[in-house]
Amino acid sequence: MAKKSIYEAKFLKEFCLTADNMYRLGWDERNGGNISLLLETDEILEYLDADKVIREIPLGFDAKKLAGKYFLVTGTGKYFKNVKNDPENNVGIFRISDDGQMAELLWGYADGGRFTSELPAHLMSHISRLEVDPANRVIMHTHPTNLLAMTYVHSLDTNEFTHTLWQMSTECIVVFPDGVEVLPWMLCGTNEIGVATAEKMKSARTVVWAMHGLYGAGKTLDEAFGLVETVEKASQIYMLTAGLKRVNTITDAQLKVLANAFKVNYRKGIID
Ligand code: 2HA
Ligand code: ZN
Repeated sequence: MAKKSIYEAKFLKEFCLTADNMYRLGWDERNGGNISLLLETDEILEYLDADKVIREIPLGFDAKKLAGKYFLVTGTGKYFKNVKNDPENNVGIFRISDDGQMAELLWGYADGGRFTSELPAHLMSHISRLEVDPANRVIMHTHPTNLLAMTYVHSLDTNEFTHTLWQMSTECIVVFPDGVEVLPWMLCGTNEIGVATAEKMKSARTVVWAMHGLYGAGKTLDEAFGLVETVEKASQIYMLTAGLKRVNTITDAQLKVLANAFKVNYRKGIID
C-alpha cells in the first residue's frame, strides 16, 4: 500500500507545534530542551516503510526493554525555534533495534544529525514511566525560566519543593498530585543523569534538574506540556512573591480539601 506523506501525520504536526510553543514561552533558548514521543507501530506504518532503515546510530547504552519501539525525537544541537519550519533536519524517527543497542533511523536527521544528547535520560525515563503507567508516551526536557530561578533560591528537598509549588496556585495539587522530584546539579548528557532521572520518574512525572531545568512525562504531548506549564506557572508565582512578605497562603488543610474534592492520590509525607 502506498504510504501517506509524513507531513500529514497528526503526531508530527502536534510535535512541531509543541516545540514551537515551548520556544515561544522562552523555555528553550538556543538548542536547549528535547522531546521524545513513543509512537504506535500502526500509526508509523501509514507513513513509513519499516524495512527502509536510512542508517543505524549506536545508542551508547542498553535499551533492550524498548526493542522494536518507534520514537520521534528532537535532534542534538537543534533549535526548537526551527523545528516547525524544518522538521526533517531537526527531528528524527527511529526504531530501537532488537538487541537494544542501535537506533534504526527511518526518517529525519536529514543533514546527517542524530538524536539529542539527552537520549539516555529520555529512554530510561520512558522505561520507568511505562512500568508505572503503560499509557505514557511522552518525555519532555526543557529549561523553564522561573523553575530554573527557583532552584537557586529554594531548598532542593523534594518534599519542601513540592509543598511550595502546591501552595502557589489552587490547581497544582490537582495537576501534579505526585509532586516533583528534585535532583541536585549533575553533569547532563550522561548515562548517570539518565539513571538518576529514571529512578525519580518511578515516583513522579516531574523531575527537576537543579540549576538546569526539568523533565516531564505524560500520555500525550498536551498532557506533558500542560504539566510543565503548570509547574512553571507555580514557580513564577513563587519568584514573584519570594522577596515579599507573604500574608496569605493555601493551608495544608485546604490542600487536603482540594485533593479530596478532586479525588487525587497525592504524594504522602508532605501535608499529612
Ligand atoms: O540538548 O537541554 O540538557 C540541550 C539540553 C541539554
Ligand atoms: Zn537541558
